[in-house]
Amino acid sequence: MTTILSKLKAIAKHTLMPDKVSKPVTSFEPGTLPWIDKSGADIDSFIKNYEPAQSLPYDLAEKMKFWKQNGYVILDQAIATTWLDQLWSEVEELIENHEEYPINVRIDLPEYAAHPVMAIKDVPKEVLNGPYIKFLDFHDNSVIAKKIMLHKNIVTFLGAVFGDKVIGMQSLVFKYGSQQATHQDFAYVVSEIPSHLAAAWIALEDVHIDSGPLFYYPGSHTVNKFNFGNGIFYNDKSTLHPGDFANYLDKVCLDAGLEKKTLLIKKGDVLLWHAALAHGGDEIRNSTLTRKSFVCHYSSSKAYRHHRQSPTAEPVRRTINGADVFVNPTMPDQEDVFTVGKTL
Ligand SMILES: O=C(O)CCC(=O)C(=O)O
Repeated sequence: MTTILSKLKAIAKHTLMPDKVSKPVTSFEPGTLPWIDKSGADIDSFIKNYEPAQSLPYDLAEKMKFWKQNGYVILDQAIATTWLDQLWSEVEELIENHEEYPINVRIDLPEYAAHPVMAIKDVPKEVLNGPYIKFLDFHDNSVIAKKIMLHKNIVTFLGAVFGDKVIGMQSLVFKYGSQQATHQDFAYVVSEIPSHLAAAWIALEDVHIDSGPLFYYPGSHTVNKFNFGNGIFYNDKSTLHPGDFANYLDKVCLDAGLEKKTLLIKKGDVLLWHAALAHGGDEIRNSTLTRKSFVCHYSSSKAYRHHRQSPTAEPVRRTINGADVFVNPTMPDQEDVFTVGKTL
């Protein structure tokens, strides 16, 4: 009973609980780590048999070795700017004609604290146009967002590090910097195997240093895990909170001598990061500056087998470049309503 209740609560928070919920999970289980995270991972041998490695605009072996050591990679000019402009024009349409869209946003403003997730149609345009807004899972609604999420340059790399088919799990569109405290994503975005998680930060414009850029600690993917009092996942049973998590991570990274880097990438560049890379959003020092970005979270086909909002049903899949994304079972009439991406 407790398990069913916890599962329902976790689904409501847009997460899945891992299979074993009986005793607190305090670290990633060594046996289920992605192969690249295991000691002795032989990247050169892997590449020889990895067919999608052909015709990439980057050196896959070099990037995989960098990932293993640092927990992230940057892919320069990985996505065509025409695709990014199309995505942004659709976001502008969402804001401009918001009354027409039941699509969800998350609003991290005190006045929305009781109901932070709302349909765009019920949120005033000025609020949607401002900071502290995340457009949720726009890849459900937009063909171009799906094509960007599952772009060959991204999913070929992630397929290699997982050693498995990639599944697009979740996405967020930001107009402004998030100013989110330091965190590791596995605590909040949970698949059945929590180490089978990665993310992409896709720059929809050049990032200005005063716009609240993403920051990250290279090498932090191997630091000891934080315990929220009930294990490594943050949920309503946790006795410690995101602020404690941030303080722990900042200190442990400082103590380990890890450098804090600022992500100043250009439109079309992509940062990919490991489930456990410590990162966050810097302070916005100039409130007139936007920081448009598309953030996607991914898992493997072994670890994400059902849509989080329908955890027992067989998902309806869309496949692009050998990777899958599941049709949103709660809003089938809103799937791919933005169709222009079909022609790009
Ligand atoms: O873009 C940002 O500022 C934060 C994004 C992030 O941390 C996340 O989605 O995990």
